[in-house]
Formats: sequence, structure tokens, C-alpha cells
Amino acid sequence: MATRELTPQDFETLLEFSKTLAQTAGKIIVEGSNAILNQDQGNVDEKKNSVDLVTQWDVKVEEHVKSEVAKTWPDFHFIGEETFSSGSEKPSLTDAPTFCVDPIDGTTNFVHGFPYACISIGMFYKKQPLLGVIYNPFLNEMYYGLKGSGSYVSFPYLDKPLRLPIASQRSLPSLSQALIGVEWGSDRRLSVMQQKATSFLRLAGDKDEIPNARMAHSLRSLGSAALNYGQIARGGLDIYWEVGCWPWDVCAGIVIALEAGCYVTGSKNFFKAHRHEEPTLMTDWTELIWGRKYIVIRGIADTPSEKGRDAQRRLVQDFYDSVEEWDAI
Ligand code: LIP
Repeated sequence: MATRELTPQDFETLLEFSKTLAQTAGKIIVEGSNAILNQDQGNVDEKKNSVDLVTQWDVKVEEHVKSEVAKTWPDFHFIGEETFSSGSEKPSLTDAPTFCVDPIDGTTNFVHGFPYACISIGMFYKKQPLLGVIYNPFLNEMYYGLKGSGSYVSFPYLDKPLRLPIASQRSLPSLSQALIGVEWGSDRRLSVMQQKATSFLRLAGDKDEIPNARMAHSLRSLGSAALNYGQIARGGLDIYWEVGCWPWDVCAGIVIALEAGCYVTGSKNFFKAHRHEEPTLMTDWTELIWGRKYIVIRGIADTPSEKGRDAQRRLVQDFYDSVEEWDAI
């Protein structure tokens, strides 16, 4: 079947569709949260281990999103966390418009009542991230963006959405001044925990005592990859790095971040091979998106001696010189 050609008008329609869908899905997420918290976590199941959680609400939200997409855009492809987990094969990126959805990103937060969980609706088109909507229904905050048209955040207490980043781009001389997003993830094997702990130690630890330490301002773990991307896009976090996420955790966030002037890349090897390419011009995201290793750094202002993009690359290099890397399972 020939790939459907989308027009700029279709892009706008799809973005509005995704924003509305995120809001209706958000109502189900809040309903689910109330049900779980009042039933003493009775509906929480484990996936690959006891810290990789899923609930009937993740499945319910994904079914809702999938059926709304199928009704409105029947020829579009769909990659969803729960559809993938239930045994389907790894879907490859094609030129076709493809929704890429995490129904509840931050499931651990969701089951604990920690209000940092969201729905993340992304879309690939011609193997590139096209649009993204990330909605946290507990705080009623929505991040969204469309390739080439900027990204925004809406807050319940403001009449109008704000263009991202919220404040003007600041400089970031070194990792020592950074607020860094990291996650514990669900891979708790000893070797991986040792590498993670060593990496965290070097990022946060005292330079005078710890070899290769950067002594960043601090480390943060929001528990949701998508919301970490939102924070990077708005400029609240400086860098976010994680090994082990999936395309649905990051697809929407990547669009929102790139539109806010952030720099996005993959593993150490991916960065080494592609560091001179401009991410907004990358034509095939398959390798990066399925690579399960992602790093994003906020927009940085140009200085007389260095372009912001060059500063972002220099800091990613410095970050990768400091941390360890392991295979995601
Ligand atoms: C989770 C992330 C979290 C990350 C986990 C997992 P889920 O997604 O967003 O930040 O550390 O590895 O991918 O399972 O809540 O949809």
C-alpha cells in the first residue's frame, strides 16, 4: 500500500486530535489512580520483575487510545507499550504515519500516588518524530510540540500556553553547574546497579576525592521518562540520561525537546558516529529510537566563544566520559 502523504493541515489536525485524546485518557488515568489507591494496590501486576509494574489501567488507557486512533485514522500504524508487551514483534519504523504511545508513563509513581505520571502520545512519519503530547492529569500540565512549529506547555493557572523553553536560554559552562535527571529503571542486576551507582557517584560526587567526578549541582529522578523530557524542554533540568527506556517513553518527548532547542542523541557509540549531524535534520530515527539509550540536554545560549549546539555536544561528550554504559534488557 502506498504511504499516505500528510499535509501541514493534517499535522495540525493530528496535534489537536492527540491533545484531546490525551485529556480523555487523563480522566481514565485519574480514575485508575483513585481505584488503585483505594484497593490497596490489588490490581498491580509485574512484568519482567517485581519493580517493572503494569496495571489494568495501563491496558485500559492503551485500548482507549488505540480504538480512538483506529476510528479516526484507520490506516495509521500503532506502537504501544502494552500492545508490544503482550507479545507482538518489535515493530519497525516505516514511512507510514505511526502513533507511538505510552498509556501511563511513570507507572510506579501511578501505583504509589506520586503525582508524576502521564500519557505520552508521539507520532513518527517517514521514520522521523513528527509530533508529541505529554499530559500529566494529576497536575493538569500538558507539553506538546509539532516538528517545525515549536513546542509549548500549558498550566492550569495560565490562560495561554507558554512557548518552550519557558525562560530564555542560559549558558551552561560545565556539568558542575547542572541539574541532572537520572532514573533507577527496572533493571536491578548487580552488575548494572554497580555501573549505575558508579555513574551517579561520579556525576554527583566530590571532585577532590572521587576520580573522574563532576560534582553536579544535584541529581533528580522524576520516575517518568516523558516528564523528564518535558523538564528538559522547559529548562528545569539541564540533562537527562537513561539506559533501558523504549520508543514510547521518548518519542513525544524528543519532538518537544528538539523544538525547544534541545540536543538529543543515543548511546555512546551512536553519539560518536553521529555527533556532527544536526538531530533536527536526521532522516531515519530507527537506530536511535530502538537503541534503548538516550540522552537529552537543554537549549544553551551562544556565547562569543562557543555556539550553543557546540556547548551541548561538548557537555554530552563530558557526560559520556564520566558515566558507564551497559546493555538494556
Ligand atoms: C518507565 C519510565 C521511567 C524509567 C523506566 C520505565 P513506565 O516507564 O518512564 O522513567 O526509569 O525504565 O521505562 O514503565 O512507567 O511506562
